[in-house]
Formats: sequence, C-alpha cells, structure tokens
Amino acid sequence: MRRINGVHLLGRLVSGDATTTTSTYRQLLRQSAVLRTCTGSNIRCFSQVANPFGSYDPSSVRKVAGNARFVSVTSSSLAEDLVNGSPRPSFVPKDVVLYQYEACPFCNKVKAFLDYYNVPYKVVEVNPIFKKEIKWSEYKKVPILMVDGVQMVDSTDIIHKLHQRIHPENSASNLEEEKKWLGWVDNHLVHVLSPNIYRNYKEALESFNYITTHGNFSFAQRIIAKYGGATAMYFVSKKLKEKHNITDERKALYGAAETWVDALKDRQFLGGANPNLADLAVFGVLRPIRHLQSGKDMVEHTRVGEWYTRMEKAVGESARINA
Ligand SMILES: N[C@@H](CCC(=O)N[C@@H](CS)C(=O)NCC(=O)O)C(=O)O
Repeated sequence: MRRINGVHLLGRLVSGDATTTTSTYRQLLRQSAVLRTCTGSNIRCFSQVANPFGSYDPSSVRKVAGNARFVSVTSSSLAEDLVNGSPRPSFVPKDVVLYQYEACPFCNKVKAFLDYYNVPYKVVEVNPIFKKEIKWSEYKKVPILMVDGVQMVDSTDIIHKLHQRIHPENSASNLEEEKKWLGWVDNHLVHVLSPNIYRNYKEALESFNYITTHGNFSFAQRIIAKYGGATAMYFVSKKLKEKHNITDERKALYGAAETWVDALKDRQFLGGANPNLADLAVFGVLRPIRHLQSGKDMVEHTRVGEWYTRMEKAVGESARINA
C-alpha cells in the first residue's frame, strides 16, 4: 500500500490539485489506517442491524483531525461533525474485514468500492468447502463485511450503506439510473458470467486454476477442486444457460458489454466525470474474469475496454492492508 504523505496531500489541496473531494477523502482514509492504533477485530455478530455504523473511537479520529480540517476548507461536500471540537469526516472506520472468495463477483463488487474510496480493509479468504472462517455468522454466503465489529451482508446493500456514510448529502438525490443498473448487474450480468467462464472444459479448467490458486484450499482440496470443480461446473453451466435463457454464452456476454457501453451515452462513467455505484458494481463483477479467456474475448469483441481501463485507473491500487 502506498503511504500518503500529509504535506504532499496539503500541497495538492492548496494548489487546487485535489482532483476531486472524493479522491482526497480516499487518501485521508488510507492515511487514517496507517495511523490507527486499534487493531483488534472485536467481532460482534449482528445479521440485521438498523444502524451498522453506530460506534467509532474518537481517539483514532482525532489523529486525522488535522487533515480533515483541510478537507472542510476545500469542500463542504464532505459531511463532518465535531468530535471534542475537531472536525472529522463522517466515515472513518477503524477496522474493516471482508470475508470473501477471491474470485466471487459479489465480493469483487465490494472490493471495487473499498478500493475506489480507499477504505483500508483486511481480507479473510473463506474456504468454500468447510467455511469455518464464517462459522460465527448466521449468514452463510460471502461477502460478509465487518465494519468496526458490525456485520454487513449482501454486496449491493453493503455498497449502498457505505456510500450513504461517505456521501450523506447525496442520499436524497435522484439516483434512478444508478439503481436501475445496479439491479441489472445482479439480475442479468452476473448470470452471464458462469456460462462463459465454464463454457468448455478448457475454460472451466482455466477458471478453476484461477479460483484454486487464489482461494483458501489445502493442497489436496486444490487438486480435487481444480479438476472436480471444472468438470462439475462445466455441466452445471449448461443448466445455468437453460435457466437464464442463454443460447450462445459469448453472444450474451458481448451483448451485456455493449448494453453497458450504450448506457454510458458517451459519458466517461455512468456517474459522469467520476464512477458511481453502478460503475463500481459492473467493474467489480467483471474484474475476476478480465484475464480469463472470456474476459479477453469480451474486450477484444466489444467496446467495453476503454471504459474498463478508465475504471482501473479510477479505482487505483488495492486498499487491502493484509497480504
Ligand atoms: N446477493 C448476494 C449473493 C452472494 C452470493 O451468492 N455469494 C456466493 C459466492 S459468489 C455464495 O456465498 N454462495 C454460497 C456458497 O458458496 O456456499 C450478494 O450480492 O452479496
């Protein structure tokens, strides 16, 4: 993780080269992670919590208060309130832990959000066979995001709630378009992926090679999962094709990519000059397949590549803080 120097950050703000308040906020969050002292995960398990952001530690907040003040001078769009007389950004979590499968599209949606906003997070890779890492939770899927000890589930819900915390001033604005495309990601785009990445045995093996080398598997599980999983998913993907009325999987993938580019209507991002939640969701779910054969084909045969490259730049480095 690149460490942001406070003087450098101030210089950029004073010179007006803060790019966007969002990117400045992203830097502050990273810096706060470097400075924070509380490292215990202190897990409290709530599957349904009305206000998942109820707690914070003012002592850790005060450490970034100086930088937060610069933000308040530069922009009033970042919500702040006072902690013992010091302004603070409204969302400075101390401890964020993502329980995930590395190749899971929903988990990658959450990671795209955390990376874009530079919310530092630790990752716990869940073993998909035994799932002992999430035994403590009643929720049996991933992603699960723990924010200062409070559980959040469901990728779209997670990014919505986090976004509200970061941009409370936007919560009442008209986000119909963003909502529509977030729904499209969950109801259409993700269903096109499996038939593509397991399209034939060669691609199914390529996918499982990726899944098992990046996932949490013992040596024996890795071998069994790679060949057993590839074979099983090759057949399962045929069923999925039928279930989602897909006749030609590549055509469906290219169609989805083109539909997305059309939705951009010549804008840099669906969000305009900067990505919105739908941009982050589409990017997140496509990221695990980008370097598989299906992703390469998609970029080669559609217009999605330019937007994807812009997104890579916008999202930037991973904000993950454990190896
Ligand atoms: N709607 C959920 C879907 C999450 C989901 O289906 N995750 C899959 C992994 S990609 C899962 O955990 N499946 C259950 C399992 O692996 O046992 C979300 O958006 O987070």
